Amino acid sequence: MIQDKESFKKAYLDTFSRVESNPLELSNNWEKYHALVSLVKEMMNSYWVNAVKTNIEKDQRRIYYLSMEFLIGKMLAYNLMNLGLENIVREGLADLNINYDELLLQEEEAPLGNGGLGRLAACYLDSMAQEKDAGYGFGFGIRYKYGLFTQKIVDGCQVEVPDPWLKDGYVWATPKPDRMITVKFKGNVRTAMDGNRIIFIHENYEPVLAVPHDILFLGYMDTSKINYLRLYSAEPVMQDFDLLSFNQGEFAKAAAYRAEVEAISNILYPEDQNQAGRELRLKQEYFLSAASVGDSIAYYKMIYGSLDKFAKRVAFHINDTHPAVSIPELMRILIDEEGMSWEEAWEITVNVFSYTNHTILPEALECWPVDLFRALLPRIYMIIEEIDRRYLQDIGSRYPGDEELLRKTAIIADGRINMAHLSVIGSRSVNGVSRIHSQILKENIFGAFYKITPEKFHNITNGVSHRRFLHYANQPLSDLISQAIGVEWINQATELDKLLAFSNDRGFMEQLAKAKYKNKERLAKYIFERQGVAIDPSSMFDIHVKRLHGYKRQLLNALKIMDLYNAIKEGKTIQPTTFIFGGKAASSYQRAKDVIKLINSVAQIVNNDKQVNDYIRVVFLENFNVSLGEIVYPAADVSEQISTASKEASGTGCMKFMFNGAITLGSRDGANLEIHEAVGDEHFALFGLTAAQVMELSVAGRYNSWDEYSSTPRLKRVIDQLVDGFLQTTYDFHSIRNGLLWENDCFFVLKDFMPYTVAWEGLNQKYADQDQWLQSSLYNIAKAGIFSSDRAIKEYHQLIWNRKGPVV
Ligand code: GPU
Repeated sequence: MIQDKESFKKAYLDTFSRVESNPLELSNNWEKYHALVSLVKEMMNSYWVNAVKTNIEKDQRRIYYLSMEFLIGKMLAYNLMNLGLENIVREGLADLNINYDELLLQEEEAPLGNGGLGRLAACYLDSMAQEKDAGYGFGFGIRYKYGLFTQKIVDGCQVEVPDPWLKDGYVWATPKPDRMITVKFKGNVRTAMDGNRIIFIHENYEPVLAVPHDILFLGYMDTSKINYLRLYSAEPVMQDFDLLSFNQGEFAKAAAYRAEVEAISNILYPEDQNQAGRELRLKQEYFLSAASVGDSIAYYKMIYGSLDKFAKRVAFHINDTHPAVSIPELMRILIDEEGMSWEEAWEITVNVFSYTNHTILPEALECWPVDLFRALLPRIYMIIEEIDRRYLQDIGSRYPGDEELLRKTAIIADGRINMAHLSVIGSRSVNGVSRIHSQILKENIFGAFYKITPEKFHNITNGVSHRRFLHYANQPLSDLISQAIGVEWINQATELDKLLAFSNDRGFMEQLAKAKYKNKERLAKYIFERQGVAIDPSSMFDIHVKRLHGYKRQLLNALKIMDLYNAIKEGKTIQPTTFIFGGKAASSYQRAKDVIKLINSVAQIVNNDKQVNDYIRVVFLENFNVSLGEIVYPAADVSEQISTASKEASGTGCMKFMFNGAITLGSRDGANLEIHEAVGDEHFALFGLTAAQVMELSVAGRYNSWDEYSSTPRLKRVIDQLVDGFLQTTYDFHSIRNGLLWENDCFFVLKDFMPYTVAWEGLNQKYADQDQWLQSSLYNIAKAGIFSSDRAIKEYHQLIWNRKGPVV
C-alpha cells in the first residue's frame, strides 16, 4: 500500500479527511497525530486479517500469555520502525509542513505495569510476534484507567500523581464489544441433579462485563509477524442489575453497583512484589482470568465447532501467580458449562497451563484468606478445595506416611490458599527466570514439588527486546552495527557476535566511542532541560535505574557515594563520574521513599560542593519509565546491578544496559551471573556474597551488622553521617540507620560494602584507559545476543508450549 513518500502522503491526506473533522491547515498536532495513528492502525489491521487466516489454515497453536501487567512503551515510532516506514513518514510529513517529532510527543505511554514483570510481558509480546511460526502468542491483561502513578520529586521526596493516560482516548486500542465476556462474582452455589450427575448452579451473583480493547503488535519488517494484546475493562451489565434497580427507583443501589464494577479496572496496584491481600486485587485477578479463559473457549468453539483437541491447540501461560485462578476457572467452564467429567477436565487443564515464578521474596507470594476468597468466588473455591483434596489423596497414597510432604505442598493450609502451590499442581511446567533462580526454586521454595515431579521444572532465563532497547532506542549504535555486520542482527541478535572482528579496527572503535558520547549528550540535555542539573558527557555515567526496593540496594550505592565524597574531600582523585538514579517507590513503602530522599540529599551536598564537583555529581531522574529508559540505557558506561544475592530472580535492566555497551558492576545474583559468564571476568565487575552465603548468613545468629560497622571506620563514618547533620536537612534518616544496625541489615548492605566499593574503584580506574574500556564495551554488545527475548520465546515454544509436536 505505502511504498514511498508520495503514496504515504496520499494515504495520510486521505485518512486525515476521513477521520478528522478539521481541514489539515486548521488542525492541531493531536489531530495530525491521531490521523497518522489511524492510518498505521488500519494498515496493521489488514495485516492482522491475513495473519488470522494463516493461523487457521496452518492450524497453528495459540498461546494466551496472561499477565496483570504490560508495560508496552510508546507505539508510533516503534511500529513505523518495524514497518520500515519511519523515513518515508518523516519526509512525507515534512512535505506537508508537519513535524514528525512533534507528533511523537502527542503519544501517552500506557503505564500498565510496575517494573520488570510488566516490561518482560511486553518484550515477550514483541518476540511472540517475531517468532510466530512456532505458534501465535497473545497478551491478555487489564486496561486500568489509572496505571502506575507519575512520580514527581518535590523537595527531594517522591510525590505520586495520577496519570490520566486515557484522557484523550488511547488511539492504539480498538474496543471489541462483540467479544465481551460476563464474569460472575459473589452469590451462592446450589447443587442439583441432572440425570445421575450432580450439577452446580451459581446464583445471585453480581455480573460484570469484561470488554476487550485490542492493541496490535508487529515483528520486524514482515507484516505476517503480528499479534495483539487484549486489555479488558470492567463495565456494569445494564439489563440485569442496574436497570432493574433503576426502574424501581433505587438509584443509589444502581450507582453503587456501577461504582463497584468500575473499580475493578480503575487502578493498577502500585506495590511491586508485595501482595496486597485485598479483595479488589483478587477481583482483578479473577476478572482477567475469567475473561481470558472464557474468550479462548468461545473463540475455539467458533473456529473448530467443539473443544476437541483443545489441549493440543491452546496453551495458557501465567505470568507469576497473579492469574492463577484461571486454572480452577478453566475447570469450572469445562465441568459446569461443557458438561465434562472432573477427570476429563483435569487432563485438559493440567496440559494447557504453564507457570513462571518471578520471585522468592516471601512478601510477594500470594496467599488468600479462605473466607475472603470463598465469599467472592464461591464456585471457584469449591473447585480449588477439590483439586487440593484429590492432590493430597494421590500424594498420600504414593508417599504413605510422608506428612511433611503433604504439609509442604498443600494448597489450602492455616485458613489460606497458597496460589503458588495451586499453580505448580495445576500446570504442566514451572519455570524460573534465570539459572540461579530456577535452581533455588528446585532446592528451596518448591523443593518438595521437585521431588515428586522433577520433570515439571525448567529454567528459561529472561530476555529483552533488543529491537526496542538497542535498534530503536540507540540509533547511533544501531547504525554503526549495521554498517559493520549488516542488518541481520535485528532479526537474529546472536549475529552481534560478529562485532568482535572489529575490536582492532581503529575507525570502528572511534565510531563506537562517538556513538556513546552522542547518547550521553542526549541524556545530559534531557537532565539539564528537565531538572536544571548540568552534567559532563565526558564523565563516567554510572547508572542505577529500577524500582526502589530494599533488596535492590540503592542504599548501598548511596553510601558508596557518601564514602567517595569523604575521600575526595581528603584529597583522593578519581575519574570524573556522574551517578544517575531513577525509579519509583511503592506509595506505601516508606523505607524506599526514605532512600529517594537520601539520594536527593546526597545530590544536594555533592552538587553544591565545588571541592568535589570536578569529580562527582549525582542526579535522581524524575519519573523513570519505559520512554525515559530508552534515553537512559544507551547513555550508560556503568550498569549498577547490585541486589542482595538470591533476591533478584533475574533482572532485565542489566540486559538492556549490556546491549548498549555498558559494563556491569554486579552482585552474584540473577542474570548477572549469566552475563558475567558470557563476557568473562575482564569485562564485568563481579563482587560480594554468593546466594549460598546469603542464605547461610540469614540463619538467625550468623550475622551481626554491628561487627561490620565497628570494624570498618569508613563504613561507620557514612552510617553516622546519615544522622549527624552532615546531610543538612531536617528529614530524619534514623529509620534507614536503624534498618542497617538495629534490624541487622537484612539485605547485607554492610557486609557487601567493602567488596562493592573496591569493585567500583577498579571500574573507575579502568575508565581512565579509554581503549581498554571500549574493548569491554564492545565485548558486552557482542555477547548480548543470548539475552534477546527472541531467544527466550523460542525456548518457551520448544520447551513448554509446543509440548506434543505439531497440532493434528
Ligand atoms: N518481578 Br513477582 C517484578 O517486577 N514484579 C513482581 O511482582 C515480581 C517479580 C520481577 C523480578 O523482581 C525480576 O528479578 C525479574 O527480572 C522480573 O520480574 C521479570 O522476570
